[in-house]
Amino acid sequence: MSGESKNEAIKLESDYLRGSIAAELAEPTTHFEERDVQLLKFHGSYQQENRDERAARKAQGLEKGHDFMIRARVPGGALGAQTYLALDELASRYANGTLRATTRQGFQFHGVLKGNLKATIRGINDALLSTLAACGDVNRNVMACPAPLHDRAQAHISEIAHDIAMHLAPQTHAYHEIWLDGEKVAGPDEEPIYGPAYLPRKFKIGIAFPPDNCIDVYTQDIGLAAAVEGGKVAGFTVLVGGGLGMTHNKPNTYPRAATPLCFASTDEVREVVEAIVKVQRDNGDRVDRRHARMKYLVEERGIAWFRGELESRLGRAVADPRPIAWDGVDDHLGWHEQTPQTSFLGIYIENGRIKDDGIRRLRSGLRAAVERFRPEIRMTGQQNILLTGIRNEDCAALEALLAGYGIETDPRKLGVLRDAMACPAMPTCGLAVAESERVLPSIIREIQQDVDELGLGDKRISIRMTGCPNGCARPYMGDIGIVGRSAGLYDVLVGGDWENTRLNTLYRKAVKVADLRAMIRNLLQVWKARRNDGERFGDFFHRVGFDEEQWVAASPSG
Ligand code: SRM
Ligand code: SF4
Repeated sequence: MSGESKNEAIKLESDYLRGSIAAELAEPTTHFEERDVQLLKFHGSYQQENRDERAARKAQGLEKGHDFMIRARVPGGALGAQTYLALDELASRYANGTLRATTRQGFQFHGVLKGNLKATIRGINDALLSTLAACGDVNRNVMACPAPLHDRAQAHISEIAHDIAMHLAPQTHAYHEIWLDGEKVAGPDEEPIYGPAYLPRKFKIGIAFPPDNCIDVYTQDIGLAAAVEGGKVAGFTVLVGGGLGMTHNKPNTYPRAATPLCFASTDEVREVVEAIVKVQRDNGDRVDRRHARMKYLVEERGIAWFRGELESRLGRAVADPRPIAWDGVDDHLGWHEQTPQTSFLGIYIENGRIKDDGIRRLRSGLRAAVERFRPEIRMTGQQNILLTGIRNEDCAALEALLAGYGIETDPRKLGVLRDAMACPAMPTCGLAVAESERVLPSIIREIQQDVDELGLGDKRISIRMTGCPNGCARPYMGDIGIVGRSAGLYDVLVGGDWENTRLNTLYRKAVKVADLRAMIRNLLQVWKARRNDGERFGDFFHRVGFDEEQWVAASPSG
């Protein structure tokens, strides 16, 4: 074990993720000790604090204002109306009155006090979801294109996402014992896939339904791109080694787009996925957690080595990857036909935060709509929500109901907001070095003014912001990434593609928040003046690069 990170010992000595969580839960304290804070993540919760209050509490000699984030895992983003209503109710009863739709089609609750942790987690399970493995060194929520198209192949993809999620879920009885019925479950614990030390680091899988890359398949540890033949899913091109997290000034950490590895038929995909997870389990870096994601294994050992490892575990050769054709990212917003009798409606949630805010009463409106129309719900990878299975005769009534709560249902009216995402950052995220969710709304509205003034209102540009370089809103993909460097300072990255197959690149380091608008306006002007016909923002900068002199010369003043 020499040299291994402290988390490795914590996992190994935890008795399959138990640690002293149960004992600590019984104590009348506000927080857990460090070892259990790490283990708690596997159970779906992060110990946090309200960072806005940190300095004042310290000045008063008070301990940190501890509370907890709880994340629910929602494979493929699919949940029923009753489940949604239960989550909404838990958000009022135990959390801060908001629900947070995540970039991986899950939900988060913020501000839960220690004394309410058990009731909240039990409530989530009673509502037929789980928080187990929503976080921790295991496979996380499996993403899948959520659009419920009138299409057998698409439905099959949701089933496969669910199957992989269940297959890779931890088998320990600890979760059940601690959070659900308190009884020691009979029989020994075993983790046939993970083993007692679980994985070296978090692990992510996403299934895309080409030509739509709405789940950002190149950012996943394992990306599966479905191949459809004769209306059926024939199998998947398997991509490996995607991942976005990096650390400023640590060059052996970097975002990476996944590499095609092989093709797996529908029958063999689960076995192939399991074997890939085991390659990472046995070879991933267990010494340096910042360098422990599978992307580093793929990059440093090479895809040929990786394929050899996979084949030796499977005991057979795998087929070559098939080419994939993408035509963009469909956010599935607005009305769509689902079956001849039903439709679905994609509704925009600004930065994933489901809350009531002045005249925009999104949370109340969604609750009322779900109570009345009982839709099946699908969460998207862009932090949005789809209400599906709406009878065609009910569409007008649903629209009217939502309008009454100030909820926009026409995505064309959203402008730049539509393709913008921000991570939570301050005040909940312990890793945030800058604001994100709280500042993007005003930045986007300023950019919208510029877009309108420049006559670019009919163009779509994606803007993704995070409060640190970990990349939770996937800022290294897309047209413009704004990544927190320190309080009030951001790196700006430009030049990804609309299909999210290519990483963007660093344009400017440490830009003051107050200067972001002018910088982006200038980029928009340059693009407008010099682009080729139909050339998208990211493609233009990818082509011309960042030669400042030629831009200044080419840039019109307007
Ligand atoms: Fe993330 C850590 C929020 C998607 C990369 N992420 C965190 C934590 C838990 C902070 C912490 O460790 O203390 C954040 C909680 C903040 C809060 O207050 O709620 C957090 N991540 C989120 C969410 C909620 C952002 C959002 O706007 O929705 C997303 C939850 C998804 C889910 O339902 O499971 C979320 N995180 C992502 C993504 C995007 C994705 O997976 O598609 C990434 C980039 C892809 C990747 O993993 O490479 C991402 N989060 C990270 C990392 C960097 C990992 C790395 O390889 O270095 C961290 C930090 C870490 O793991 O040490 C992190
Ligand atoms: Fe926190 Fe950084 Fe993730 Fe934002 S990107 S939620 S600041 S870890």
